[in-house]
Amino acid sequence: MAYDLYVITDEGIGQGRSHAELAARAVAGGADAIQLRDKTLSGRDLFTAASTIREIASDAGALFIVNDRLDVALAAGADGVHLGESDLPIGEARRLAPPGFIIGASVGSVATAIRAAAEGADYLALSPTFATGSKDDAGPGHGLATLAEIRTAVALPLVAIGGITAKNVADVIAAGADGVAVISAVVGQDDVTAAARDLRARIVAAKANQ
Ligand code: TZP
Ligand code: MG
Repeated sequence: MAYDLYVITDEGIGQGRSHAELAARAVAGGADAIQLRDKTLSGRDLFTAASTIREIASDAGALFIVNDRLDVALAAGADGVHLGESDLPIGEARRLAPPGFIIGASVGSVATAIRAAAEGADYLALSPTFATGSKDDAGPGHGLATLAEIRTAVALPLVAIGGITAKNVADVIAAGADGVAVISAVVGQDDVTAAARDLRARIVAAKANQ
């Protein structure tokens, strides 16, 4: 599974564009994975958005992940769910999900990364890798040294999330990330498609240099 450029939709900083519009523009720029993230929508509205994005992502050959809500992810036929440390435990989600369903986990240390892997996560996100203004409770960044330590300790796909930009993405890949999950660097930009294309090209170039 490719997580090189993993774009998280956020209508709050999406310049008036809907989750579906943001997803469509991001996959047009080559996003490998889309995450629907909205902590304000009702379950019904989240399901409606998820159902639309599922089509957009599958037409583009991109993965589609729903944040927090396993029920919505399953009902909408998403590829997976992304769980944080205060969400449903990974093992419980694994028990409810069908074979092949992706469970991503936010982690903040080597210890939590090892635990999430043991519980059955399919990929890990170091959250936040750098400080970010896009998540109120994200806290300080864990940094590239922690990213590199997790890379060594756990064999799962590892994405960096939080504060990733065109300027630092090459360093993040060099430190061992398989990909980057971003909000503002793509969905906050005037031209979402161009921003996705540029960021993805930088990721591909950084990987080619390894
Ligand atoms: N989880 C950890 S940091 C973050 C989330 C959803 C926000 C990432 O946004 P940005 O704008 O790419 O820093
Ligand atoms: Mg969560």
